[in-house]
Amino acid sequence: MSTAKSRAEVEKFMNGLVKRNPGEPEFHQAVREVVEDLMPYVLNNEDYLHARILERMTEPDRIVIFRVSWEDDAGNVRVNRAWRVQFNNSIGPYKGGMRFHPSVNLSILKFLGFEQVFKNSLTGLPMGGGKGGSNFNPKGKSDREIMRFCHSLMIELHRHVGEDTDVPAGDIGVGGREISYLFGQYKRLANEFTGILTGKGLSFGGSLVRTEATGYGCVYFCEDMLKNKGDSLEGKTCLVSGSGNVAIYTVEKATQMGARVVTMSDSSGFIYDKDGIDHEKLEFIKDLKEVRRGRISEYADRYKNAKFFNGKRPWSVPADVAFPCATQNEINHQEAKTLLKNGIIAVSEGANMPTELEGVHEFRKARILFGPAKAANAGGVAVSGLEQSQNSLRLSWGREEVDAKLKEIMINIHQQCVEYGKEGKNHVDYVKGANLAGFVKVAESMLAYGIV
Ligand code: NDP
Ligand code: 2IT
Repeated sequence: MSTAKSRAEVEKFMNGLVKRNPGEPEFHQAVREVVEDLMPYVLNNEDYLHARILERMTEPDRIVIFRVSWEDDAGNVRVNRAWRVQFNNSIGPYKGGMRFHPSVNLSILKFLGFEQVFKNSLTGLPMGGGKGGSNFNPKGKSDREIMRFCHSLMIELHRHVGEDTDVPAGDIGVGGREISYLFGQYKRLANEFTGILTGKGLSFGGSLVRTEATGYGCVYFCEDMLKNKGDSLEGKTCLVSGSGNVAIYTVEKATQMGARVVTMSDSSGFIYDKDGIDHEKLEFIKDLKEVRRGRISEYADRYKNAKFFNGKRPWSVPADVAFPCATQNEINHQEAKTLLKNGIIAVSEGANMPTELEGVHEFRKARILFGPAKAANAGGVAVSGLEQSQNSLRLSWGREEVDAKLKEIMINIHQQCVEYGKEGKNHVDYVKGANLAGFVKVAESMLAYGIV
């Protein structure tokens, strides 16, 4: 199939998708990135074409939208909106996180749910794709306010989830505290103790290494890409953005593997520490972010060698490897070019869709090691899958055992990317590899089910 024909078909497909889903730029972006890779493949496959597989895979199975009313500490009634996007359950129950952030809207949750379908398929575990969340802003709320909000949200959500139906987990703004409140309320409403959420506390069905899994997995994936080129993270200078769950455990693992991480950030700016964020400094950040819920600028007050850059992102700092671990579209086109100009050799995406599409095109054109989110950050949901397995078995595996399984899953994802994304002797296009490998299993299952 000629590239011109394929490009024309992509535009035709995208025109239809945009028309059917107006005002959803993040969803359009996520679909376009995937369809650009899949179109030549689908055009060569009569069965896929005839079955309108792309149209079906870009339409969620269902979306639940509901009101969450709750009372704040001052006695005011507050109203938020929440969603659960159940995107595709062809290869297993819906699985994916819940995000609490004021920016949350349907477009963002549909992009996340769509990506999750491919990511979960890549893990090799029986998980479909879903995502949910609310425009609730957890910043500045008391524990009791968070509790009341989570309890109220679950009063509706409990009708739509279940261990064989849909199993949510954490994402931005949803960590151990929120999962505990959500699980506690589910247990009361359903009068049963089942693994309907992952990321639970260790005393009530959680898995060891789930907290660390996304960050650790993202570093393992980067190491796998470097190893494939005869290189390693040892001695590399790294940029990390974000200072939440994914960022913290990315820094921890990269440092353990001999890299020097010089930046972290939050939505107010980034810190640059040329000496590297070592174990002791990271403990300070864990306490700052996980316990005190403070701002990253406090790092520069505590460590005088470090500098805080107000309102800036870290991508202008020269480095070998970048781990974007905050949020979507946090590396724009210009920043991607700056990273390349400064000699970046690898980018491993901890966040979901952190690079704008034009930036992705730059990285692919430059043929650097570019690990897209659906492959590089799949370690989190993979260990969620392992938590589900442990819950079903009514057993808990040890730390080494779970970590070894995580490593194995990341190696396997890397292998699938190589298989589907190999170009010539020495290059792997990991974006193409992840998109194709993730797609095939879901598409084949959908074909087998008939017209569903
Ligand atoms: P957290 O809530 O723990 O941390 C989020 C971090 O990103 C914070 O430092 C936050 O800064 C920053 N951030 C969030 N939104 C914005 C924004 N709009 N602009 C700038 N900075 C922002 O979330 P996670 O670490 O769990 O998630 C980070 C990314 O990783 C997300 O893209 C998520 O989808 C993805 N991910 C998470 C997984 C998980 O298991 N948790 C699994 C796979 C992917 P501030 O505090 O100032 O808001
Ligand atoms: O984006 C993601 O993969 C997550 N937020 C984790 C999902 C999960 O179910 O663990």
